[in-house]
Amino acid sequence: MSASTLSRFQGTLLGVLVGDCLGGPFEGSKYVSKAHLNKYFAKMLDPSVRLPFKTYTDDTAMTKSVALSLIQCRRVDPMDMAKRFVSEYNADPKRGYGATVGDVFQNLHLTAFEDPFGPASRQFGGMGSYGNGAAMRISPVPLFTHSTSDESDDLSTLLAAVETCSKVTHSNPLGIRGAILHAIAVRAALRHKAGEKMDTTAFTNGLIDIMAQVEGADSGKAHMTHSKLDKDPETSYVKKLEIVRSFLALNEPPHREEIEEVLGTAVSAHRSVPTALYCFLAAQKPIPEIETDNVFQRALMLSFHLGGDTDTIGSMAGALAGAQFGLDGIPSGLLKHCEATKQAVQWGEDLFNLAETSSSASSKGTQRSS
Ligand code: R7I
Ligand code: MG
Ligand code: MG
Repeated sequence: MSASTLSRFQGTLLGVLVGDCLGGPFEGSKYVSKAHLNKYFAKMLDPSVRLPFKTYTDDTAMTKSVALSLIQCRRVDPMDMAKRFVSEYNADPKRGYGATVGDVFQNLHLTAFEDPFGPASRQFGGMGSYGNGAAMRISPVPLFTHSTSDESDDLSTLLAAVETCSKVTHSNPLGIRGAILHAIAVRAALRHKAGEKMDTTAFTNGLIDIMAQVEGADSGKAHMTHSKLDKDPETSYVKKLEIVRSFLALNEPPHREEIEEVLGTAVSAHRSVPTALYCFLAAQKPIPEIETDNVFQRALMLSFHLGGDTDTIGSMAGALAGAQFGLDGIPSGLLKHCEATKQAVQWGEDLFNLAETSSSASSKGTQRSS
């Protein structure tokens, strides 16, 4: 695999971190004005200005656990991931975790990790959480399964790996499918031809095709209470993606209130993952009153402008732009304000080395384990 692929692996995880660190201070805001964001980013990019250092939140803490688990186990090991989530949480519980995921960590510990999926499956009266916590941490997985040699195998391996990783904390189909949508979007961004203008409609159509299969297959096997999810516009990712596509077709982006109302800015996966994707795709071209030529920065600024779950939506949009453009696409002036940038780049490099070894093994007929 090429040096530019290495940079795109690193850019993906640096994108998670930078979106999370810079978006953290705005989490829970009703919205953030574009004028304020223009000033905020101009200040950060001014080398003479010193600003408070921005720490990462649970989004990066859990991404780190997923990345290190994949790097060290060389497979998707839900038990190892569960143990890492719990020890990371215990080491620093004040990273802004979701309101109920702490119960999963506590119960994993109390049951001595007997079943890594058990505590998550008992959340919310047995329905499982539909928070965006599975999606926000998933981007190391499409890097891990990335293959230059076999496209179709790569996708089915990825879907299975995402489901396993998600179910450690989120067993609700909406939580899992949100993670699938973000993972396949990272995969597609990583595969987008470097230097080529993105056809955002075609990009969205590619994701719709996959999500239609995922929702169709799930409704055949799912519990009765879950089988209606893909029919309801609020809970069908296909329907949300169709809205993303229609927003992108407008000459100017819709007003933030419409984006918030229709796509959402909440902590639930179905009201944040499509929004992050929209921010990334809308940022491919200039956005009125957002003052930057850089797509990565524009994606973050639009995410923060919408308010709500800004660290998570910014982090997911950042991962997508980082996957498309690599390290060079992330303004270096932003990095000095964020914690752990060197580590994030290293996780990307380690996952690249692993994917490269697996790609050459699979081209010799050896299967990647997942
Ligand atoms: O999904 P999760 O890890 O939270 C991630 C979010 C990100 O924004 C982070 O930045 C951090 O701020 O939190 O944590 P969960 O506790 O599993 O889910 C988050 C919230 O979603 C829950 O606390 C609930 O408020 C809501 N939620 C549900 N509400 C009703 N019914 C999740 N599932 C349900 C449900 O089934
Ligand atoms: Mg967070
Ligand atoms: Mg958040």
